[in-house]
Amino acid sequence: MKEKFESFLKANQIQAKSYHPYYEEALNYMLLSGGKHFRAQLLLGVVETLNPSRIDSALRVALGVEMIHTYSLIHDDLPVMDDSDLRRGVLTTHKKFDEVTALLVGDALNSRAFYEISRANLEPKVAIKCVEILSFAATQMVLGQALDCYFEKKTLSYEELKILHSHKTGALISASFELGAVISGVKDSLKFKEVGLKLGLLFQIVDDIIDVTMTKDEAGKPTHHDEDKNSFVNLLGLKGAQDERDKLISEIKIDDKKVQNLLDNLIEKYLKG
Ligand code: GRG
Repeated sequence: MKEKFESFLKANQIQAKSYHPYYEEALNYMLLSGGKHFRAQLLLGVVETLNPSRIDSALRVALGVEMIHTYSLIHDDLPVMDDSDLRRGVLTTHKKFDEVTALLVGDALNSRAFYEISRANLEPKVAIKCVEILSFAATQMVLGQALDCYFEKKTLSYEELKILHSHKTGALISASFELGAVISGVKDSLKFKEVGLKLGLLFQIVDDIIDVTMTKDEAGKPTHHDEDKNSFVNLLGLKGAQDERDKLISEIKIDDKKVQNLLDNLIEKYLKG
């Protein structure tokens, strides 16, 4: 499914012809610079498992999710936020082009995500539900980022940290899992939302562990970067964060064997940190 999504992504580059010397290139630059496509894989994995006849429509929704995710990374890397030079093993968008372009590319990807959903071949009710889930998750993500930026250098409690990361990272991962269920025609997708939130929190804990255990080359982005941040490792210590990771893994359970298998495979591949 990863390969299928990546071919779709390449074949659906955003066109923005104009006399701007590099805006169109910048718009597609970070989208085409790799990344794990974890959220797309999660969404498409659910559809492939539960209703493979909907996979073509799901590809466009997965593209929308990756556009929201990519915009958030481009903006997060800007000097006013994380001030990072490297992302996905390449220069960040503002370093490769310029800050104004990076800001505008993020804005464009944010809107383009919903254009993609509008073009997916979905029943109108399902399409509107997808817009509801993705737009809500994207605004939850921004709230998480606002908390993270405001409380940088201030120590938060474990509960506050969980709220921050459930918004910043958890909401979009949870939405990807839920979107897969909704596109597949699952009537009650709430369970997917709940399990997806745990998966999102796990994702963040593993990201925090990677920050202290991997080199810049291994991670494809700057590491040892979280020293002043509200990270799980800073609050719980490395061993505490690893214990929390293992506890969460044991709690990520869904009552469908094939979907559980999908989750177990993604966790094994990406989240054993
Ligand atoms: C700027 C509105 C706004 C939001 C930013 C998600 C986020 C919110 C910022 C990213 C900061 C960060 C490094 C969070 C840790 C978890 C995370 C989302 C890592 C990056 O996602 P991956 O690992 O990246 O899926 P790839 O490159 O594989 O897509």
